[in-house]
Amino acid sequence: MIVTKYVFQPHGDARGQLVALEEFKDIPFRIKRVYYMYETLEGVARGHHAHKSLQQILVCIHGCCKIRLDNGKEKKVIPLEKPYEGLYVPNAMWREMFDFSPDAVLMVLASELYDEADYIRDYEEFLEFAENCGDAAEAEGVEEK
Ligand code: T46
Repeated sequence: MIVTKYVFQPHGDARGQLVALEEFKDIPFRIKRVYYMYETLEGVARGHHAHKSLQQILVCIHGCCKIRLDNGKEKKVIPLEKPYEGLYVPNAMWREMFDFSPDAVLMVLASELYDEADYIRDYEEFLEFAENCGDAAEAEGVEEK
């Protein structure tokens, strides 16, 4: 499985840092929704689902957390520790977010509006969906963009 991590360009100056994200330029899709989670309690894991068509970029803009991605064939854990790094999560990918630091703010840029019908919450159903998706990459590694 290839994992795509975006390294965004910080516009630093004497005052500090600023990161700007534009759809189709820094982000490979139209951004239709932004949400974020914070004050996640210690030991809590979130997610445990996949999406039929939603694409997302996850940015831990404060603190740190870990993301487990699972394409139905293999799993990978990606730490998110920098506010200028974004993890691309395509459709047909089971995800879990865990190991949140108490100060973590995980921001998500999403390609679609909220739609419960796009969620796959049953793991067996996900495996069947991923198998029939036919786009599981065989290549390995973390790709930085
Ligand atoms: C995902 C991971 C990374 C809304 O009303 N609108 C929204 O846009 C979202 C995302 C959630 N909600 C409501 C639905 C639930 O009542 O907020 C509550 C918590 O959502 P959920 O349990 O789905 O949160 P997570 O952290 O398990 O998953 C979320 C996203 O739902 C999911 O798409 O990929 O973050």
